Amino acid sequence: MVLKLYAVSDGPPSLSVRQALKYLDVPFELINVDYGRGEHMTPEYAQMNPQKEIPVLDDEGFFLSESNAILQYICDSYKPTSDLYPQDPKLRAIVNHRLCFNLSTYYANISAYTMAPIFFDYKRTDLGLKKVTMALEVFETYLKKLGTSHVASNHLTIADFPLFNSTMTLEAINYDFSKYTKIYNWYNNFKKNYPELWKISKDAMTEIQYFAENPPDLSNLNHPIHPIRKINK
Ligand SMILES: N[C@@H](CCC(=O)N[C@@H](CS)C(=O)NCC(=O)O)C(=O)O
Repeated sequence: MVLKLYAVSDGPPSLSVRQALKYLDVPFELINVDYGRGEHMTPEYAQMNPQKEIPVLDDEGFFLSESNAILQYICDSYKPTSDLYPQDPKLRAIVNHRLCFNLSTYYANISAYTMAPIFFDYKRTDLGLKKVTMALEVFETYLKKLGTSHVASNHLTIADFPLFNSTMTLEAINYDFSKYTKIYNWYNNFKKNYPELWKISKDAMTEIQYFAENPPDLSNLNHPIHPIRKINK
């Protein structure tokens, strides 16, 4: 049975998993989850992922969420010798570190500023902007300190995908990050060197830009973080 990936077409974590599967040439069935229709908010979906988040991988009934865990599992299970997730403990530790950095800080800070205002009608604030700046400064420092062509090594690893897709959401809102020269060059080299992987992100970016101009009406989703939803005290 082929792997199934439940993914949302413009969601950075989903894009990263699709890029890894494509790069590794692992066959999979892509199942589009319609965020706007709340397809991830159903009890059936919660059986697969109690966090009700997208993506979810289904490997013959083994359900895995959290895109970092999915990236690691795909490599370990399907391409254990691939450089995408090195076996050497120190190299692997740097990859893991950058995945954690993206999850805890980089994507967290950036998406709150780029994506939440588009999909949930929140205002962009000075605090949000400061957090974006903070995330960019740290990432720039990591790239400088390591001095490699990619985020964790001199070749592509699974850590490049999530950091790339977080950065893509900055481009989507025309946020100019060119003064972070390491990030800027790494980001543009990724586009140039991996055009098929960039296409996956680029199509998503076009969608995000469309929604920025034409805000989706998610008010009837009863979504837990939608501003119109009452906070349960
Ligand atoms: N930490 C999760 C985050 C996944 C995530 O936030 N996905 C978004 C779509 S891009 C989502 O499903 N959000 C749920 C919601 O907003 O209802 C991962 O890396 O897989």
